[in-house]
Amino acid sequence: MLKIWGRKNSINVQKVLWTCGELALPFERIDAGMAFGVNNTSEYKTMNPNGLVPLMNHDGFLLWESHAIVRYLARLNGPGALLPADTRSAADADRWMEWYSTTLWLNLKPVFWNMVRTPPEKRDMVLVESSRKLLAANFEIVDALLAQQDYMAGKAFSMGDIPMGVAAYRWYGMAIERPALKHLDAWYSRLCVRPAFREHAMLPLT
Ligand SMILES: N[C@@H](CCC(=O)N[C@@H](CS)C(=O)NCC(=O)O)C(=O)O
Repeated sequence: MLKIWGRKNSINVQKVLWTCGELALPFERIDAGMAFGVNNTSEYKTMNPNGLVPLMNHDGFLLWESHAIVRYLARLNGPGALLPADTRSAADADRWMEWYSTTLWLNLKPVFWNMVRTPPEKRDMVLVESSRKLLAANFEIVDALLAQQDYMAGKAFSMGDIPMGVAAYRWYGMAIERPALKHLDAWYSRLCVRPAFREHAMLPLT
């Protein structure tokens, strides 16, 4: 049995739930994080010492870090679905997942927290604008890639699209200025028809 702890509106939880949806894996989800609490309890911290969501328990195997969970589930299912069978395509998917964590998320986080989770009078709009520009430059890199291929790791949808997909949902959903990026738009439209993306990622931004 697969058990996932985490609130539905968390970007990192959404990556895992979307993965489960793509792979048609049945799971039990336990609300945790922010208003739900749970993640601050000592019992939870014995399972994830960071006190963060998501956390996975698969038949007694505990795993935290959203990308590690996405990769674990993709590998469990075997090559061909979310895990590209070809080594280089798999490395490409890994590359974009890493880049999301080390680069894009650092720019998305301050824009998201200010624009979505902070009342207008308390927003740091100087930080929002500098981060938004960096984020736009990040999405320009993604747009240039998607001018050459349909998905992040090549011709087929893969785990490499998952972090970028939940980030793109926020990029398009926030009241911010965005440059025209037609290849990113086309890729995003392809994601928006995927039932698992619609169910787990296309939720109100809160
Ligand atoms: N690098 C971790 C980050 C996990 C993380 O920051 N989770 C946030 C939610 S997106 C969290 O647990 N925040 C505290 C809370 O929700 O109470 C991952 O990818 O899983």
